[in-house]
Amino acid sequence: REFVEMTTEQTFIAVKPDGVQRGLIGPIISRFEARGFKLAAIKLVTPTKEHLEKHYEDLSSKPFFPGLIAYMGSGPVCAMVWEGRDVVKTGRAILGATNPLASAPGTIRGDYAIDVGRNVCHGSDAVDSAKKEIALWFKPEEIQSWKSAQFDWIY
Ligand code: RTP
Repeated sequence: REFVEMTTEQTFIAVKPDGVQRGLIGPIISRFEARGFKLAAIKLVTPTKEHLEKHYEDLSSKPFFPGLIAYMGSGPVCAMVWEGRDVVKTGRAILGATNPLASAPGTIRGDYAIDVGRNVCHGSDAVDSAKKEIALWFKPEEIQSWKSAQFDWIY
């Protein structure tokens, strides 16, 4: 192998209810696949209030917290685990800045959103929070670790 093999990392990516309802699951998955990341888990789930309060516990004192919980629980979310080199940081770059008005064109939010309260997708902000979020959203047996039988450029 000519490239340096780095420790494989996982991140939690979610298509929020507005993204699911607008038909953006496909485009969002495509961007992660095309970049070279590997899908390790995926499911549609309408999260409960309790689940979302845990997911967003760091934001519980924010004025937008109740609205955020209502928005995120308003319909199915497409929850995913993506795997690959530096996927936490690169995943955030693919999503774009939290406020879509500040997101660069070419990012998911920069192409598909204009409102911070309807910003289409979520991605873990650090390796530690990724581990916590993956454990909150998925059972271990729902996560597949797989290798391409044919190609070794998917890493
Ligand atoms: P996310 O967790 O969804 O990837 O977003 P983030 O880390 O980039 O941003 P964070 O500050 O953790 O906020 C989480 C989500 O809360 C909503 N929000 N609304 N109305 C507002 O001012 C406001 N600020 C944040 C957004 O949906 C944001 O993604």
